[in-house]
Amino acid sequence: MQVIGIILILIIIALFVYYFKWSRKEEKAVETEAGQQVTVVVKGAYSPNLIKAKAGKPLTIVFDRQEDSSCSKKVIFKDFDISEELPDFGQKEITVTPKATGEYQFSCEMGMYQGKITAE
Ligand SMILES: [Cu+2]
Repeated sequence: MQVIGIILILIIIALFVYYFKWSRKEEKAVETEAGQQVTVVVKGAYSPNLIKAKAGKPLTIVFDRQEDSSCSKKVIFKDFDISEELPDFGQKEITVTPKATGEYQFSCEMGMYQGKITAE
């Protein structure tokens, strides 16, 4: 019986890890005077990893990197031809303007961290 209990606990832990690390976290960019803004925490993944924004308005993403993993050192927005380094345990603002409606991806250099902007 004890073994079944331990297995159940492990399954619950695995589900929590899955939920917090890999699930889709969606957030809407907040409108500001300068356009729109959203903060993305970089820690094991991008959170949120789905950003809803308005097309035609500058979107400032504040990357809040809470780690120094070499994997997340760079963030790449291939649609905007942007490749920027993020400071260890620091913040960096990157502004892009999604001119048309559609989806715009961003990722770390190796593509292990993935995020997406949906412009409407
Ligand atoms: Cu990476």
